[in-house]
Amino acid sequence: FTRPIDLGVLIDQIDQMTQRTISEPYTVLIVDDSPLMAEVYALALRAAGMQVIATTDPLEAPTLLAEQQPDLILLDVYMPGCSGQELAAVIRQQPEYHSIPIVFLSGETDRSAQLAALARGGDDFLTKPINLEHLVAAVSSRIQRARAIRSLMVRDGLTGLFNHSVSQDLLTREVARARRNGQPLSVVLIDIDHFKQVNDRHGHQMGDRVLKSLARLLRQRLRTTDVIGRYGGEEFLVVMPDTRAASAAMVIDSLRERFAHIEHQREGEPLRVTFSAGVAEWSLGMDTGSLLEKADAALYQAKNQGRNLVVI
Ligand code: GH3
Ligand code: MG
Ligand code: MG
Ligand code: MG
Repeated sequence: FTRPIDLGVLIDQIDQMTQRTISEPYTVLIVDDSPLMAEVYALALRAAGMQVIATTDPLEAPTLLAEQQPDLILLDVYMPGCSGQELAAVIRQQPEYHSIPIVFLSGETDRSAQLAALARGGDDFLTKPINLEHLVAAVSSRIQRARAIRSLMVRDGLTGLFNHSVSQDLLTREVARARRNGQPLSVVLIDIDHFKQVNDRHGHQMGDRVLKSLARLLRQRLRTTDVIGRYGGEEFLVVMPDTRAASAAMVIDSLRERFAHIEHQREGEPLRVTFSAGVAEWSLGMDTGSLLEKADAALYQAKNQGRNLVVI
C-alpha cells in the first residue's frame, strides 16, 4: 500500500527548486585606487565563481554600474579624486541603486570614520588587512539576501510571475526599445473564463491551483525574453518582443488549447478551465497605456464572442 503522489504539489516543489538553482553568477564591482589590491580581491571572488569588474578610477564607477548591473559594490574608502564615501553618496542618490549592497574596504580603524562611511549609504565595513575567506563569505551572503529581497518585491507570491507594477515597468521598457530599434512588439492580456464559478464550486484552494497551473504553462512554453506577469487576480500580461500580433496570437492560441485540456481535479467531478486572450501589436505613436487599452479591447471581444478564444 502506497500513498498516491500529489502531482500538483510535486511539480510546484520542482518549480521552486529549479527557480532557485538556475541563477546567474554573482557580479561584483570593485573600486580601489590600488590595482594590486583590486586584483587580489578579484582573484579571490573569481575563485569562488563570481564575476568581477574592477576599476581604479572612482569616476568610472557610475558608468560601469549602469552598464554591468553588478549585484554588489566593494568600495575602497581612501582614493584620490573621489573618496569611497563620496561615491557611495552619489550612487545612493539614484533610486534604482537604493538596494544594491555597498561594502567598504579600508585600513581605517577609526570608529567615527567607519560610522561616517556607513551613514553615507554603505552596508558594511571590512578592515584591512582583509581576510579573503571573510571577504568571499561577506560578499556572497549579502548578494544572496539582496537577490532574495528583490525577488520578493518583484514577484507575485502565488504564481512566482512578475507582479503588476513590475510587468507594467517591463512593458514600458519594451515599448521604448521597439520605438528605438523598429522591431515589432506584441502584448497579450489573458483572463480566465468564469473563474468565479471555479472558486464557488470547487473552493478557493482549487482556484489558486488553477492560477498556478496556468502560470507554469506560460513559463514553460513562452520564450525567456517574453515578460510574463500576473496583472490582476485571474488576469495575466504577456509581453512578446520581436513578435508580430499574428504570431503572438498563434502561440497564445496553442497555449489556450493546451490549457483547456488540463484536468485540474483528479478525483470526483472533472474540472476543466478555459481562458480568453486579447492581442495587440505596438505601432508608432502608441504608449504603454494605449497599447494595454488595445489588448483589453480585444480581450473584451473574446469574452463577448463566447470565451475560450484569442482575438487580435
Ligand atoms: P469572466 O469569464 O467574465 O472573466 O468571468 P470571471 O468569473 O472569471 O470574472 P470575475 O471578474 O467575475 O471573477 C474573477 C474572480 O477571480 C473573482 C475572484 O474571487 C477571483 N480571484 C481573484 N484573485 C484570486 C486568487 O488569487 N485566488 C483565487 N482562488 N481566486 C481569485
Ligand atoms: Mg585606497
Ligand atoms: Mg478578470
Ligand atoms: Mg475572468
